[in-house]
Amino acid sequence: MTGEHRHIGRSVPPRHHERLVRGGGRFLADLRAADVLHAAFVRSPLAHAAVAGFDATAARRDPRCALVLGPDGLAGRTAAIPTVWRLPGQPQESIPVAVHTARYAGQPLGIVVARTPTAALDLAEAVRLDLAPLPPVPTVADALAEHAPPVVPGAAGNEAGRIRFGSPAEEIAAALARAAVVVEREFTLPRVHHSPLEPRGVLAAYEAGTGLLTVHASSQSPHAMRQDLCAVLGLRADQVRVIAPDVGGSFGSKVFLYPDEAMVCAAAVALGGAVRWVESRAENFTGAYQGRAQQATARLAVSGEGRFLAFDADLLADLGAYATQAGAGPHQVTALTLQGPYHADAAAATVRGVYTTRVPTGAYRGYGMQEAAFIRERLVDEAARELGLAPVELRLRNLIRPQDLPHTTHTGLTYDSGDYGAVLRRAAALAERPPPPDDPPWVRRATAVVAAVEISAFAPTALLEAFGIAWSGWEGVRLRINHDGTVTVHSGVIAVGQGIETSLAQIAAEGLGVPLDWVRVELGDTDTAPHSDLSAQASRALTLAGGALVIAARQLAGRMRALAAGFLEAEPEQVTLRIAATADPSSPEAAFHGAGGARITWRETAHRGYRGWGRAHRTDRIRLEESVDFDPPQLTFAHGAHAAEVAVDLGTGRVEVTGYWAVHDSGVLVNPLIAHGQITGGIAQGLGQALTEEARVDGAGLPVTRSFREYTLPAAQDIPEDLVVEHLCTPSTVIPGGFKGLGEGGAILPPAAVACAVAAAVPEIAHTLTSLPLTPSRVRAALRAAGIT
Ligand code: SMO
Repeated sequence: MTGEHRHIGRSVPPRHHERLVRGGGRFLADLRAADVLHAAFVRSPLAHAAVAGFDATAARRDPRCALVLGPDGLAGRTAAIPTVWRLPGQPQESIPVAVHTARYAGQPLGIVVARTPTAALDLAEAVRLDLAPLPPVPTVADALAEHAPPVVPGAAGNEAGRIRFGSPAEEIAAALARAAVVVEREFTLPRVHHSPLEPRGVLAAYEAGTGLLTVHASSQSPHAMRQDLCAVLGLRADQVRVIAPDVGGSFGSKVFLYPDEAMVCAAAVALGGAVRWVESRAENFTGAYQGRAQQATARLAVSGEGRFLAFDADLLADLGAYATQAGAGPHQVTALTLQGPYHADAAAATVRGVYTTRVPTGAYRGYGMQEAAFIRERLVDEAARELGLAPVELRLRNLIRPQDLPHTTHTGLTYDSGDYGAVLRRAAALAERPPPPDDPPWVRRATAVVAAVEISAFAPTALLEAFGIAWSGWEGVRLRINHDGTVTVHSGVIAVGQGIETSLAQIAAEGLGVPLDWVRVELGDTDTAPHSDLSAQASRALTLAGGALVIAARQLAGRMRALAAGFLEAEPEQVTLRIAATADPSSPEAAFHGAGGARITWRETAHRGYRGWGRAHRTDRIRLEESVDFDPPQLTFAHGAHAAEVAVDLGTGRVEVTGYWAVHDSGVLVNPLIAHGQITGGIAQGLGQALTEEARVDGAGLPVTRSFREYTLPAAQDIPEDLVVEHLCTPSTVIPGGFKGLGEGGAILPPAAVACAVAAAVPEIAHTLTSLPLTPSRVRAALRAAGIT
C-alpha cells in the first residue's frame, strides 16, 4: 500500500461533525413516533420524607391524562435495578423504582403520562403528595455524626460498607516510622454536575401484540440499559431493544439506567404504546446523578533523600441516598490509582461509602483518577516544600522508569509501557518561559507540573471477576465486506460525541487496505451490535473495539486475499492489493494483482464471494464476515503530565490560568485531530472543576445549584489561549494496534495542576489548597488567614 492509503495516524475530520454542526443530528428530542404520549415526574420537594399519600384523583380526572403511576402502582410493575459493583458489607443491593420514602430532593416518586408535554407537567403538579418530613442528612459529616438519622435501613451509622486496597497496614506503619518527612492533609473533592450538552431522555414504545419494547435513550451503554430494563420490568432479553441515537455528551452520567427512565418504560408497557420524556435542564440539575463527592485524609512519607516511602489514604465517598449500580466504584479507583506513576515502598487506601440524603453519585470522566491525582500531586508538592526540593525534581526522582516496566503497583495494577519521565520533562520544558514584564505588584504568577497514569482497556474478564463486578469487560466487533465491496463495522461501543465512528473506520480501512469512505460504522443498537456492557466508558472504546477490529480486519483481509488469489490462480503471497485513482476522484479502484498483469477488483472479488464462487479457495466459511471478541490479557496504561501557569490576584483571590501544556502518551494515535479534541475538552472540563464547579445544597438538603446561573461552567474565555497538547508514543504492549485510551486523560490532571501552580505562586497558602474549587472567595479567605491581603 502506498503512503496516502494509510489511515491510522491521519487527522481525518470526524465524519459526523459536519452533520451535527449543521443541525442534522438526531438526538432523543428529535425523534418522532406515532401516537406518542408524554411523561412528567412527580418529584420529592424534600430531601427526606415518608410518602404518606400520593393522591392523583384530580390528575386522573383530566381528559388529557393517560396514566399516573405512583409508589403503589410502580410497586406492582417494577422490580429494583440490580447492583453491579457492591462494597463489602453494603446493605442496599439495588435501587428501587417504587419508593415510599423520599431520600433526596428531586427523587422521582411517580410518573404522569398525558397527551402533550405541557399537560404532563400540569398534571404532575396536580398530584397531591402527603409527605411526613424526616431529618435531612446533607453532608458526610452529618451522616457520620453520633446519633445521625439513618438514611438507609440496615446501614449502621450510615456507612454503606468499606474496602481496603494495597499494602498491609504494618508496611504503611513501618514506612511512616522511618520517614524523614510525613505530610498529611485533608482533601475535599466536591460534588459536581456532569452538565452534558444534551440532558437525558427516553422514548419507549411497547407493542402488546408482539411483546416487543423498543427504547430509544440518550444512553452511554445501551446493552447495560437493556439488561437492567429486563430485570426491572420482568421482560426477556429478546423482548427489549435499546437504541442510542446521537448522544450529546454523557461524561459518565448516562452509564446507568435511572429509576425515572425505568418509569417511562413501565408506563409504555402499561399503556401498550409509546411514551416520551425529554429531561429539562432543571431536572438534570436535580435528578441526574452527580460526580466526585470525595473527602480524604491522606499522607505521604518521604525519606531524607526524597524517596517516596508510602502513600496512604482514608477516603470517604458520599454515595448519596442510594449506592448506584457501581456504588463507590470511582472511589475504589481512587484507592487503586493513588500511587500513580511513582515508585513507593508501600501504598494503600481505604474507602468508606457513606449514605446522605442527596442525589446519588456515580461515574464522572476520570472515574476516581482525577481525585487520586489531586490528592497525590498536592501531597508530593507539599513534601517537596518541606524537603526544600524543587517539586519537578522530587517527581523525577520517584517516577517509574521505562526500564522498570512492566511494573506492578501495590494495588496490583501492572503498568505495561511508557516513558513517564520523558512526558514530565517535555511538559516542564514547554511551560518554561519568562514571566511577563508587566505583572502588577498584586499579581503572583507561577507554574507547576503534575503527572498521572490513566487506566484503559477496562477490563480483562479476570479482573472484573476478581473485583466481583457483575459486568462483562470484553468487547466484540463484527466486520463485514458487503457484496459490492463496501465494509460495515458493528460494535457495541457507542458514539457520545467523541468521534469513535471515525477512528473505528480508520482502523478497518487500514486493516483491509481499502479507501476510508468505503467503511460504514454502525453503533448503538442492541439488536445489531455485539454485546457490550461497558460500551463507551472508562477510556476503553478505542482500545477494546479497536483492538478487536485490528484482529478482525487482519483475518478478513487474509480471506479476501485467498479468495482473489484463487480467482487469479496464484498463491495468496503472490497477490497484492492496490488502490488506483479513476476518472472519478471520489471513487478509487481497489484490485488484487497477480502475476503477468492478471487482476481482479476488490468489488468483483466480494461479489463472487457472495455467489459462493471460489469456495475451494476458502479455509473456513462462505460469508465475508468476521466476529471477534477481544478480552484483553491485562489493562493498558496511558499516562500524561500537565503544566499550568496561573496568575493569582492577591486582592480578589481570583485565579487565572494563563498557560496550559499537556503531554500525553496514549500509544498509537488513530486520529491525532480527534485525540487533540478529546484532551482539550477534558482539560476544559477539569479546569471547571479546579476553579468554579460545585453542586451545592442548603442546610435542609435542598439543591442550590439548579441552573447555569448558580453553577458556573468554564466558558471559552476561561480556557487559556496558550493551550498546548502534545503526544509521545509508546505503543501498548497489550492491545493489537498499540492503542491506549485518552477519553478521560485530559480531565484527570487540571485540578492538580492548577492547585499546585497556585501553591507555587503563593507558598504562604500552599498547605490550604486541598479543597476544590479554588473560587476567589476560598482563595481570598486563605490569603486573609495568611495575612497577605
Ligand atoms: S466516567 Mo466514564 O463514563 O467511565
